[in-house]
Amino acid sequence: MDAMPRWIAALVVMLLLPVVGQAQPVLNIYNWSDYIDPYVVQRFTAETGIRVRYDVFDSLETLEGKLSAGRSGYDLVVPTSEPTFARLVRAGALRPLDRARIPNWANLDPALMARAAAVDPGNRHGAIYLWGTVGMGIRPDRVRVLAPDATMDGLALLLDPRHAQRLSRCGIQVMDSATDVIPSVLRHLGLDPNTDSAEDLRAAERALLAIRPFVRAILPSGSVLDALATGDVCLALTYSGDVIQASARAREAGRGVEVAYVAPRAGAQLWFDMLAIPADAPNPEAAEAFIDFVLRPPVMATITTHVRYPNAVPAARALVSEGVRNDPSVYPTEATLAASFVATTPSQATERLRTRLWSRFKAGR
Ligand code: N2P
Repeated sequence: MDAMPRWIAALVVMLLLPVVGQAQPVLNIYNWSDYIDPYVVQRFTAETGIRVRYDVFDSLETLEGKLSAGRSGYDLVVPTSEPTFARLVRAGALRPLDRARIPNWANLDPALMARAAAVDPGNRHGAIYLWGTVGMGIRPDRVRVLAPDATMDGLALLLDPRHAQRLSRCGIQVMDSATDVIPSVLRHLGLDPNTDSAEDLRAAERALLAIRPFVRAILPSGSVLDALATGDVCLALTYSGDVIQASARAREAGRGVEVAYVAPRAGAQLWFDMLAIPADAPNPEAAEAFIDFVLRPPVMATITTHVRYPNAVPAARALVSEGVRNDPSVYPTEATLAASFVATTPSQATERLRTRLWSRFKAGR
C-alpha cells in the first residue's frame, strides 16, 4: 500500500485529536489536601484511561458549603462520617453505590464499616477511605524549655492559659473547624463532647476565649500542616496524619525541627472519612472504578505510607512501609482507642450555638 503523504496523515491526526480528547472520560475528585499519593492517581489513569480532575479542600465546613449548594460537578467526595456524611445521607445528597462495580468492597474491615453503618444503614452510600484522630502537633524541645512543668500528653498544653501564654512565644495555631475542634475542648473540660447544653458550650467558649490572646492564627488544616513542617509554630491542634506528615517533612528539611504527635490522653476524637458519590455526579461509574481501585490492598498501602493515616483494608496493613506501620501515632494504640470518642451529628440548634461560639473565638470576643 502506498504510504499516505505525511501532511495528510498529520492533518487527519489534528482533526481527530479533539474528538478523541473529548471522548476520554473525566473523573472529578474533591478530596482533602495532602490525602493521597499522586502516583496512585497517575496509575489509575494509566490503567483505565479515565482522566482525573483533582480539587482539594481542607476543612469540613468548606466541603459542606460546596456540597449543600448542589451541582458541585464532583463525582467523588470525602466527607467525615459524622457529622458531614451523615447529614448528606439524610438529605439524599449522595448516590447509592453500585457494589457490583466495586468487587474490592470485600477487602473492607467489617468491624470498621459497622461503625459507619450507624449513620448509613447497610453502608449503601460510602466506604471508609482513611481514619484518624484530632490532637496536637508539638515541638517537644521548645515545649520542654518554655513550659518545663507541663505534661505533654494532654490538651492542657493548649487550654491551660498559663501554658498557652508561655508557648505563644514559639507560636500556637488551631485548625479552623468548629466541627473538629469543639468536641475535643468539651472532652478536655470533662463534659460530653456531643453535648446539646448551652451551658456546656458556654464553658467551651470561655476556655477558648481565655487562650485566644496566645493563639497566633486559626487557619484551615492545610496551612497548619505547613506551619508545623517549617517549625513556624511549636503547638498546633489538628489532624493526626497531618502532624506526622509535617514531622516527616521537617526531618527531610534537615534544619533540626522535630515535630511529635500527641493524642489527648483524656480522650481523642476519632473520625472516619468516607468515599462517597454526590447524587448529581456527572460520572458515577468512573467514581466507582476509582473506589474499587483504591480498595486494592497494595494501592491502599501506598496511600497510607504516603499520607500517614490508617485505612480500613486489613490486608493492606502488612504492605505499608515498616516505619509507618509501626508508628503508634499513625495506628493508634489500644489505650488511645479505648479512651477515644466519636462525634455525633448535632441538632440544628446546637450547630447554631457552635457556629456562634466559633466566630467569637476567631474574633477574640
Ligand atoms: C488531610 C486531612 C485529614 C482529614 N490533610 C480529616 N478528616
